[in-house]
Amino acid sequence: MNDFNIKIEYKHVPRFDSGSDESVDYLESEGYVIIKNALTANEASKTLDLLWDYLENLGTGIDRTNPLTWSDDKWPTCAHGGIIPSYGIGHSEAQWFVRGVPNVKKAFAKVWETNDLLTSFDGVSLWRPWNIDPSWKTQSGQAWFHIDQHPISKPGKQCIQGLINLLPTSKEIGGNVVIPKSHNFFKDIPEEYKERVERLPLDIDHFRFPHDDPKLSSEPAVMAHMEPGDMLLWDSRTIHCSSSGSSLPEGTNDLIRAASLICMMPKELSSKEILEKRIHAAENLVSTTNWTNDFRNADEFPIILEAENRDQYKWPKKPNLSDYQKELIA
Ligand SMILES: O=C(O)CCC(=O)C(=O)O
Ligand SMILES: [Fe+2]
Repeated sequence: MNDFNIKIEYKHVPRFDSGSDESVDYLESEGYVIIKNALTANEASKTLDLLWDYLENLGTGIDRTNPLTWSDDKWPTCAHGGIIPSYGIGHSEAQWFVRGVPNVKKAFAKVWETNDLLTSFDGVSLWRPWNIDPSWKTQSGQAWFHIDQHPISKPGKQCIQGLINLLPTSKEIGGNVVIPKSHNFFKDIPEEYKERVERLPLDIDHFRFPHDDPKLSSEPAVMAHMEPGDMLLWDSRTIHCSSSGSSLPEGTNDLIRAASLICMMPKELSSKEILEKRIHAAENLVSTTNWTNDFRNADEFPIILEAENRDQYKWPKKPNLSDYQKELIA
């Protein structure tokens, strides 16, 4: 794993209890942190079952027991890194199940020092076994190191993103990659990349770095080992990506990575207008991005609008939400 001189190390890093002082200290200093067993192993396995229910109920012929049915003509449209952002995924039973687990909210509540939080309505990253079809292999990390926060329109600490890992990770499979401490570079980006930043529309919270940027090799990039149920939190200013691994064991015929994207932010950051849009989104199963105080409709992402077969997908039915889950909407 060493293109463009960017070193990625698969590594066991400290894992912290949800809601612990140590977890937020680590996040502040490293720009990321692993929350140990945000979901129990059983909850992680239930989430994965619910994700398969979502996929099979799209009505395109996906069968969880037969990888030959996981072809692109049946699989939902993916964004970078195998992320499924649309077709009701943000309101699938799977995603709402995860949001309803108190230990998940507890981690964000400690970060923001409030329980009054709203959840994102975002999707999942699912990686199909690319030994069956090489075109399923996701990009190598070097191709898309990025931050998810506009360097000018969103200064300072704004968002902590999350990802709940549902399957065992390994160097061979690959996974999320972060550059430790790289959130500290964020403030210098407008000056350093004047032209690039000026070209970036103020409402686009995605900034990519050129491959030869020395920040990408400032510290060895970390691909952290995660147990099923562990949650990775990272500051949107931290340089990150996901990267496919080296090789898969012969005969691999199941999903190799499943990660539920989840983000919670203080409710007080959202305007009345945003809250109304969020209520409407939950009613109509509209998926969004990680931001809870900004509204970007994931069903209107260019890759979705351009997908020729987008009308073939049957959307999930509206989930029955508990009061605890409803409070996370608005
Ligand atoms: O799949 C991953 O690990 C990273 C995805 C990502 O960049 C994001 O959700 O912002
Ligand atoms: Fe990202």
